[in-house]
Amino acid sequence: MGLAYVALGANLADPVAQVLAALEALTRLPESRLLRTSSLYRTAPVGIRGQPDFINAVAALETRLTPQSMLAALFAVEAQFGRRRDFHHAPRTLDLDLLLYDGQIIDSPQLQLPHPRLHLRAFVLVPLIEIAPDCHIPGRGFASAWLSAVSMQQIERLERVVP
Ligand code: PH2
Ligand code: MG
Ligand code: MG
Repeated sequence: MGLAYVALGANLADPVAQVLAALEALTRLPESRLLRTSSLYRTAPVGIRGQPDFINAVAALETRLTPQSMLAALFAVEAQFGRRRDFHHAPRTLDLDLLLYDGQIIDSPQLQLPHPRLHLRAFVLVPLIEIAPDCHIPGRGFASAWLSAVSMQQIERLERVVP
């Protein structure tokens, strides 16, 4: 069994509903069990301009899927949610990113683990640390050590959204 962390993000078409529905969809991933889900967070776009705010969250799953199969399963869920890949960083109904899989380090064109920018993004670090306070990022140290580096990024926890 592997332990995987997945980031969820949406900034189109009722993003709160999209992320809640996506968390529900993660309960149905093959050979996997959803262990924990973070709160939802409203976050300002990072690295892109002129787009609506995002809703972001992070989920922890126990899985028998390999990292590559997990990635394929996540792409399938994105497709179910009508994700179109019009251009890099296009606004999205749903983005699912595999952040971490056990302590694995993978650097292939299809999949990089740990996610190469996870430690630079409050919208990933904050929900990740909420559900995994002692989380360690291979090659980067404790996730919590990176929080001060992203303290300028705007992020607000939404109250009472996740049942
Ligand atoms: N995703 C990106 C780029 N920028 N900014 C926020 N706040 N949330 C995201 O999910 C996000 C982003 C690329 O996937
Ligand atoms: Mg992404
Ligand atoms: Mg993605």
